[in-house]
Amino acid sequence: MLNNLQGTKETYRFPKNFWWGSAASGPQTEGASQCDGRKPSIWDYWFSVEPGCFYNEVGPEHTSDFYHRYKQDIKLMKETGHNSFRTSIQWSRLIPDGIGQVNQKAVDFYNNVIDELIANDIEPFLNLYHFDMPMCMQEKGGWESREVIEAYVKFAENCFQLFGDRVKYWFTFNEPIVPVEAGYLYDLHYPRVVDFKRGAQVAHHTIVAHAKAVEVFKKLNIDGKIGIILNLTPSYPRCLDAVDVKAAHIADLFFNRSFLDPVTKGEYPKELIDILRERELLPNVEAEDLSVIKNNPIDILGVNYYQPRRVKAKESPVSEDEAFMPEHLFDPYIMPGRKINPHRGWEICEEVIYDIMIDLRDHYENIPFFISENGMGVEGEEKFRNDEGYIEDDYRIEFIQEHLKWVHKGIGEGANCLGYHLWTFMDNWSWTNAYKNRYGLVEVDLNNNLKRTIKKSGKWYKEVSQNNGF
Ligand code: BGP
Repeated sequence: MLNNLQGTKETYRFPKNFWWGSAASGPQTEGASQCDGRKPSIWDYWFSVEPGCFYNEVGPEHTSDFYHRYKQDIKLMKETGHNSFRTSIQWSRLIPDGIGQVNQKAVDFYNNVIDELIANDIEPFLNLYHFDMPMCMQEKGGWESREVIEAYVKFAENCFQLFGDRVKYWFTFNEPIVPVEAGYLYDLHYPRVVDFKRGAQVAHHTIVAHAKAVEVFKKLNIDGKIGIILNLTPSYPRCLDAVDVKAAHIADLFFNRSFLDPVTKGEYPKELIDILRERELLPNVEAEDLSVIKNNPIDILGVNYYQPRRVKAKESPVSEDEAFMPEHLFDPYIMPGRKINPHRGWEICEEVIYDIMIDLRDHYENIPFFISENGMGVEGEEKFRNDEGYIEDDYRIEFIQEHLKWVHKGIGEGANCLGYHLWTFMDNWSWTNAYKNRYGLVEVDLNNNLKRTIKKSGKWYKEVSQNNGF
């Protein structure tokens, strides 16, 4: 077990040109969902038919209004020490019908955002898909349909052509496993299908879409790097009994290697294919798919890290006629005595970020990567407001600092980590949780015209960035 680094009085300096910034997404920040030609995504549609699925029935149009306030917000990024910032382009804004006509108003908006970031010395990182399928494309089958792959690739090509002269860091997808798990396995997101085989098809099509987008990027000779952002949840067994270790290994195959291997090594893990084949759960794969995946490895990886996955061997057998789920092969496990964020229910385990870094160093050819999300969602932060009117979120400072210590250690041991992006810059609307948990360096006051106020963590983050460490 590694030493606990907490409480040390050391100084932590990061490599020259380290990226300090944060991540956000178009659908969670822009708002203006019906402005200037944008059409609904699955989120707008789902909210219109099932508002009760959203915390306090607050839907996706209730964002921090980045669409109209981006100038002010970019100024605040500067004031909180950002040298880089990731957001996503909304497909349903850029190409409202999913295929065909590009919306000039959207082009103007994204151009303005990119130019404003660059004018403020903030490197723009652009992601092309953050859970936000245009509704018209979902009607064609969403990621289950080959037609949607082609439409996505065209959308990606448009983005590269329109913004590739200024944007140097591109990402095809954010956490592509989330739409699979939440949309096709666990009934958490639209389209609320519970069917492993369809989920496997969605996963495969997403990887094909990703690889084809990388191929187009390379063909266009864009002067930049392209990658994908994966949420990695390292899996740890309850104990070192062989059955538990095997359970953790399988969980890792399903939730991490299923995407990480094809995008970096160009192929699915053989063991995963064997497990799916045995159960007749393999997706349909067309002749060209495997070669396009093989020939288009990423240049750079984004790693979103929130929590580990703890598992134990399956204790009670599953009946034959129950539909297959990954949990047929292992049970989730709550490890006693671990720190949990009570608001989000996620375990906080800082050293796991180091384990990811060492795994990438040793098993993925030391691929260049950065921490593209890491953060702490907290409910009821108003109670930490001080006399000067800003929120003293010391817990967030501690959270970031403790993770950064492990990032620092990983870099010291040769991991190729280029930066750290917090989730997120400003409190934002969060999928089904809406505004329940706040993650920002900057507060958004929902009761006062979305007034922005930098929290203590935002002031602290600026110092970290200026000193390139703490
Ligand atoms: C990641 C997503 C983000 C964001 C974050 C926090 O998985 O990429 O979009 O939502 O998690 O999670 P939540 O908002 O559900 O608390």
